[in-house]
Amino acid sequence: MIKLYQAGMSTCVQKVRFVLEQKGIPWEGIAVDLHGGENYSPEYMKINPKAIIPVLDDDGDMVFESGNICLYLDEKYPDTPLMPSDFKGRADVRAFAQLIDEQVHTDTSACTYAIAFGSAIRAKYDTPEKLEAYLMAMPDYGRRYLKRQVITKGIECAEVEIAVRHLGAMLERLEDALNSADYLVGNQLSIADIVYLPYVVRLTHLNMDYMWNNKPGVTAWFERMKQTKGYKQGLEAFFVPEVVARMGDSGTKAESAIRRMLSI
Ligand SMILES: N[C@@H](CCC(=O)N[C@@H](CS)C(=O)NCC(=O)O)C(=O)O
Repeated sequence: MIKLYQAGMSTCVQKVRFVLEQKGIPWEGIAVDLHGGENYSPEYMKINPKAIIPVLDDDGDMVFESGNICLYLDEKYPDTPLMPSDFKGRADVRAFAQLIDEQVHTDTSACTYAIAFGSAIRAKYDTPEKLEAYLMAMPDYGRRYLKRQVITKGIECAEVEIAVRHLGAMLERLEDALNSADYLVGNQLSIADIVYLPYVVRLTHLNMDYMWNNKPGVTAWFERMKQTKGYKQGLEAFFVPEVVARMGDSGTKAESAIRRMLSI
């Protein structure tokens, strides 16, 4: 059976679980405790030297990178297809997905840590030495730099303003595609919709949905996506009420600063 190295509310894992549940593929989860740093353990880094989740283990075939895992699952398990049947449609899905890896994931992570999780991490690693050891475990210099900025400076750092503006631009792109169609590509549910959904969900959890109040296409699409089996069983079923509440409270406190960054 397929095994998924995962954590409940990780955005990247949510994409993969959406695909598994939407297609009805049996799977079992292997929990990786990100907050406890289990992803930096030598055992986990043998599985994925990048120290990140998700990883899919399909009968010993290890598949990496969430968007790529979604495409792999769609090719290997073709029932309930989640890719358009034409070349151009498939190219458009891949182009949408590429922007996630180029920007959207990093921007969302910067906002999440700056707004909601940074203070808990500072409390857990409560001396400069402990915090430094936590950060130095991250193998990628860029991720480590960004985490250091957002954890130590919170929403005051320039990286957060850049991230918030990027996410504003992401919502503009989604609205452009959705104000005349139900789904992002070819007017059918595809991996393009699935890979964006977790980031819109995260903004909702951070009480940042004021960012798309004036975007009827995004609003209707989000409601449509929430009716899917993939969302209900792959995302919603794994929401942790205390974590959602913490994100919401911190997001409300940050609202006026974020609105200033966006001039709204
Ligand atoms: N490009 C990767 C990004 C994966 C990623 O950043 N995963 C996060 C969870 S959403 C993670 O494992 N973070 C652990 C850490 O940075 O310590 C993908 O799409 O799979």
